[in-house]
Amino acid sequence: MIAITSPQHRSHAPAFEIFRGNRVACHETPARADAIENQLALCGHTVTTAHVDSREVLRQVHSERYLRFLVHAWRDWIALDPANADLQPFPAVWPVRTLRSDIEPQNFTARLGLYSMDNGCALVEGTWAAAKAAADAAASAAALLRQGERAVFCCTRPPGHHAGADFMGGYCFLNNAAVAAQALLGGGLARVALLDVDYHHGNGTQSIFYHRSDVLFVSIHGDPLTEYPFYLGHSDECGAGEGDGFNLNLPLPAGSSASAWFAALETACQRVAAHGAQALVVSLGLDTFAQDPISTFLLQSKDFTRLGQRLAGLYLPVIFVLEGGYAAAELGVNAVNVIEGFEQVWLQQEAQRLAGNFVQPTKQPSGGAV
Ligand code: Q9C
Ligand code: ZN
Repeated sequence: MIAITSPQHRSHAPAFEIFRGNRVACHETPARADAIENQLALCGHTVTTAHVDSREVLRQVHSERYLRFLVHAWRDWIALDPANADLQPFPAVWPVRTLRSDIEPQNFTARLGLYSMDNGCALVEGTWAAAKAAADAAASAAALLRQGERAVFCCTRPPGHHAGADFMGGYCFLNNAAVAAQALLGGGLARVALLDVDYHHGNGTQSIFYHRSDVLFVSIHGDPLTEYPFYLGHSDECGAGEGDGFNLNLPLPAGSSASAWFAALETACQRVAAHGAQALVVSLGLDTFAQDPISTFLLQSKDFTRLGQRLAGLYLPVIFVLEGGYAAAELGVNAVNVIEGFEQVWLQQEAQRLAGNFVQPTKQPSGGAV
């Protein structure tokens, strides 16, 4: 499986984040992607860089004003005071209920609050460059699938699934998985499934596709009653309008076991297969790992192999997009386990297909004259 890296990711390396009023070391670090890249190389996987500019797809996924803000955020922060170059901006005010978000204020901190869901997105000079490079990798992965590649892994950061059309949050600025899905549609596909297996609900991705039926969104995550992002991810969120029935949330209680998690994965895979998707995007968070410092599920390293195996069973072209996962030392092994589990089953399927006894498990959409 080809892996796409974005060396530019290292330019996003904030010094700290805020936790309960204190400055703490960032969980979302360059070391995460480096650990995976090292393990990919060690295991002989092909590693390449992005070759597609995501600019046009980004305009389909994110609002014009949010992109404009992000591109100029650091320049505007420095313009307030040159001494700000050594400081990280954080929002201090948010347009909650009854306040207006349709008019963009001129004040920098007010704009930062307008475009933030939390104070979890430390922003530095190189943030835009890193985020854009990750989005470019996602768009490049879609181009590779279009050229016949069976699966691509985007070893990218910062992650994306908490970022909505108009806001950042949870270490995420641009929604890389949404870019991948949208780029696949732009490349001629009619139906895509997006499966989010990060520990945290992919609120940004859900909101981007909530009113649409061309992208099915399915997510397995910690119950938002107790887990971040708290305000989205409940099981009664099924999509709206055209998108009614194309959103499936499978929240699990904090502390859930691997067996409970794989039962939810089975439900998720059956829904993906029923969608008649022509390709699958996986928001691959590895923070379901038992040793993850900010999460509570109990998956072990070998369970990531099993995840890859089950996903290959869908027999769909797949783009894996890295999301969370903060046990940096084990991240390489866990990511490569997903990839190798996937490849193992996919090779078995190829052998069966050549022998003429392979049955496509994905339900074909009804009424399609293909
Ligand atoms: N004490 C992703 O996994 N809250 N984002 C952290 C830590 C924010 C996670 C609190 C968690 C965001 C992509
Ligand atoms: Zn997460």
